[in-house]
Amino acid sequence: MKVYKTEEIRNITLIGNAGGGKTTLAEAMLFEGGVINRRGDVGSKNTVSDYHLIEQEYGNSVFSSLLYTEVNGKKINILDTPGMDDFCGGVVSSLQVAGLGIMVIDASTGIGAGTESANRHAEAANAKMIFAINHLDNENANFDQAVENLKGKFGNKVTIVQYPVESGLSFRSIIDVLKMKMYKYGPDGGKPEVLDIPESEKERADELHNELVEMAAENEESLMELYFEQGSLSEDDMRKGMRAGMVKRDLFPVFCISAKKNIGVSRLLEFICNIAPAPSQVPMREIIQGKPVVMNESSPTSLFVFKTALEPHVGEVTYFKVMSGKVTEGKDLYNTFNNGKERLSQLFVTAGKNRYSVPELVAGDIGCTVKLKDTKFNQTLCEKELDLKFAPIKFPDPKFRVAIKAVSETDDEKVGEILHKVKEEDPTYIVNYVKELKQLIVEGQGEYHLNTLKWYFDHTHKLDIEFKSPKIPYRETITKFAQADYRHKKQSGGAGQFGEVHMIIEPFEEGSAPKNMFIYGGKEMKISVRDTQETPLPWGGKLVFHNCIVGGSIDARFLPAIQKGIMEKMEEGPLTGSYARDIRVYIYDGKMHPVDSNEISFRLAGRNAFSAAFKNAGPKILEPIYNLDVWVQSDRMGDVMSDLQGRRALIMGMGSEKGYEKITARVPLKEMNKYSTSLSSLTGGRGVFNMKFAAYEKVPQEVQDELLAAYAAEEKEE
Ligand SMILES: Nc1nc2c(ncn2[C@@H]2O[C@H](COP(=O)(O)OP(=O)(O)OP(=O)(O)O)[C@@H](O)[C@H]2O)c(=O)[nH]1
Ligand SMILES: [Mg+2]
Repeated sequence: MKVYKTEEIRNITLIGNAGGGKTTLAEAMLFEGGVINRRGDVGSKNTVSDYHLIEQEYGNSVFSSLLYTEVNGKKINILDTPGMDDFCGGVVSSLQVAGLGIMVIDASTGIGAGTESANRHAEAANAKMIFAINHLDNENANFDQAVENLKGKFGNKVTIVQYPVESGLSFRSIIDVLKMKMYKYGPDGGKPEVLDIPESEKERADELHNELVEMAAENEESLMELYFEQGSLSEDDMRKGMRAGMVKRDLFPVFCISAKKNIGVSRLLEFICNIAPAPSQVPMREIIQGKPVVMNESSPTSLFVFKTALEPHVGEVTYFKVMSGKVTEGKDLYNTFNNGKERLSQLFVTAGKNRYSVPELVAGDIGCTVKLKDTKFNQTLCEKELDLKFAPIKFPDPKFRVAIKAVSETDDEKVGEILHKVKEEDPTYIVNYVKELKQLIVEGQGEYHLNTLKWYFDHTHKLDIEFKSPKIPYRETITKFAQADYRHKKQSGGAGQFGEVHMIIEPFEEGSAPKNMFIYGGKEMKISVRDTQETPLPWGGKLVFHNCIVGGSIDARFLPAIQKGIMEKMEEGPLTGSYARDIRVYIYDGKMHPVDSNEISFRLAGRNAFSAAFKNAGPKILEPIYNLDVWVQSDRMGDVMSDLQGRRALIMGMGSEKGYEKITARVPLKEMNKYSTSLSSLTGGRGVFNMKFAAYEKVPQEVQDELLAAYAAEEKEE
């Protein structure tokens, strides 16, 4: 394979609805470039892109795969991504390194939820976009309907470059209104005959040609002038205008294909070669450390690692884009995240499962290497003097969480190790052991995404795991003041223990002042605060501890022990064992023994007095409340709202945004289990949401009763 120069490289990402035909299109693209000599088929499980066992079993792409093809002296790197949004990690990372998205649309089903989510990712990446209307050979194909739907969504940015003369089983010919030619394909697709536009299509072709010229001219003043002068534009000028429009995301050209029959694919590739910017013509990735670099061969070398994968028989494969300079086999580079030296002893280009060794890759190219010591996705490798870090890829927030555990306890450690590896391949899995809940929590992009995790454990690791509902991190607090005394005394055998503590506790509110008098049992009780310690708690809220001892009834040296005892109890609240917060404690009296008093005694006395007082202080369970934003199509608004009401949501507002209705609400986390699945089924996969922690709030009485009963049952079981 020849070494391609920066100007000869094009980078594209295939995106869109599941089943739209991306993997099939990739296959045809490689075939057209002579990279493979027979086209595989998703159904026969023999495509170069869907080569993982799980993909073959699912019949869907799960990972992004890197492929390439060679057309007209150019190398096109192709990232084929999964259409199911549960696997959007591969879409997000691919669009960051190959910022021209080819949005593949099934003309028989039209635009779907997957089209919308792919567009959201493309928009976030500021990626340019071409629409490839696929499945035109399908008997239900409806090109006009698909274009109309696209226009409904994207307005007049949608610009027809091609339309089919006939669609359905007889689909063979495409009118190209940029070239003003008809492309006629044989039954096996491939290379078309290029013909004059037949008389019967002239009028429509002329009309669309004029629209295209106008759209192209609109993007540059000089072209606009030319257009007014000449009434038309040359093909070159049209390309120039279209490129400018595409870069601004103001123009999305529409192409016609049948990936399955390899119709229209060679022309689409030709267009990509001619119009897509070379990697050096797009803005450089943001740099978070070091001096700017230029995407050309002569600069010092830097690489951005966008993906790591574990491949059978090979081990870890590191995928990168050359950001500057060039990388040759055997080159030593530095990982600026861990200062480690890495030797890139072998370089490859890949066509999915097939890797081909190459001696060199230049700026703008995408390839991979193997056997690096310690380099992960989102890291930068570069010449030492550059000391450069490219901005990491930001992946979408998780939408679904479960607690995971091995069926057999002895496998727990193994589960952790496997999860660690899985999340290195798919950074949209987030794994955390939450000490408070005593649960290993895995978060992901949806229920299907997490079930896929189960698939790995079953098939790849032969290890039984089970999913549980994640526990809710409740908090406990009090609602009124209470008093308690406790005497800890142990005087049998050996050294004795003695400590007595009298305390009052009350709710603490930020900004409130301590009291100097309490009335209880019909009596006034005066308090004078001598010393105060305000401790912010690691789990939120505060413990405010007042030393109000008069007359030395307890030595000052024992007060830290009392506070420690209280803290211990706050770590396992008396109601449900959850953390307690926002409490003010006054230690106002107690007793010591000249010999037997020690720290342990006061710790236990403090702890038990606190526990007794807490129970009488109107204890309440607090639950985490989240701010929720939901975007849905307007005809599903009613269903989504009533579902939210069933989740104790407080609706805060409604409005329209980007063609969707937006609902903002406050919801208790407890009610949001599996929300992404419910929303998806209520909205046909189109609804989107995000959630952020807002505050802890007291639970309603009936929920508190329910939680107390559940805790009591759990305690009994243990
Ligand atoms: N008739 C017809 N079938 C097609 C065409 N393109 C793809 N298919 C079929 O549609 C199904 C889905 O195609 P894929 O290539 O796997 O679609 P994909 O976009 O990669 O799907 P995901 O990986 O799930 O996102 C397969 O059975 C293909 O054979 C086409 O142009 N015409
Ligand atoms: Mg696919």
